[in-house]
Amino acid sequence: MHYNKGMTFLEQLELTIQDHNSLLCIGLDTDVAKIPQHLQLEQDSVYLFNKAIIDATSELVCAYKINIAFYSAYGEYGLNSLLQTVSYIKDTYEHIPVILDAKRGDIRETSEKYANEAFDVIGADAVTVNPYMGFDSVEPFLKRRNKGVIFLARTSNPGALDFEELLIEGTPLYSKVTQKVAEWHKEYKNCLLVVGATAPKQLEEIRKIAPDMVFLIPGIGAQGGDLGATLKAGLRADKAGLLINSSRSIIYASNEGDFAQKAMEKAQELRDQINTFRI
Ligand code: OMP
Repeated sequence: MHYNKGMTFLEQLELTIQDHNSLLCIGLDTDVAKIPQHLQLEQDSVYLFNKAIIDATSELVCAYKINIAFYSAYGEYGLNSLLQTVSYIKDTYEHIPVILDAKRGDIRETSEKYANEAFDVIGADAVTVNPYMGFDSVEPFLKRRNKGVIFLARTSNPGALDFEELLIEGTPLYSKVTQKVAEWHKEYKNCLLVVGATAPKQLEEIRKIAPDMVFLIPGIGAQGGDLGATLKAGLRADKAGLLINSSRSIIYASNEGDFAQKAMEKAQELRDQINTFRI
């Protein structure tokens, strides 16, 4: 099968996973303060950094994830870098899906605008969404059936314990969220779940509730998630169904002129390590 523009996000993702033999998603959470100094002198420094990372890693990933905060925090300059980066991926590697990490969700009218922002203005293929406000707040994303809607279920951060693990009639909130999102997925066929690599036990439970869905897994690398435990708990029966994201541990592998080469080596190492669990 070849990529074509009519594919849904999930079809495009499955194709890239197969073609690149990779479950690796690189997070382009580029902080202008952390990129090599020689690039900081350039006008389009963040874009040039991203472009070099993308060119060096495009054959090793199944997706790129871009967190909007690292761009909007720098105003017009940052937002331009975000738009340039997405356009570059679309123009050069159009088969690789782009996830906008924005964790949106609000009353229906506002979510409509957030869906426009993610899909029509930025041009992302999928967006992360916070399900806390319920169905009417997420329907504007769900009805864009060719796009991916990636719901927070059990996040990777320590504060996940504050609400996500609370028991409701004996069931943790993240399981309730998973059940509800699995129902939405039956109807709309475009839902995914976020499950942190820092919580492999919870991942195992979530996989039981949603055996066929695709999960975005942050927390490998800088946050110390356990790769082996994550893959054992989370892989689908077909040894896929996971997008393993790593941002800082790959994009900042070196702070020197060889930063793209070092990022490529890190990405290759992680992709290959992941694949040892897929045999
Ligand atoms: P690194 O820790 O540098 O690999 O970055 C993790 C990325 O995943 C950041 O963009 C986070 O905002 C994001 N993330 C989490 O770290 N934890 C979560 O539970 C959910 C996300 C996310 O939705 O991607």
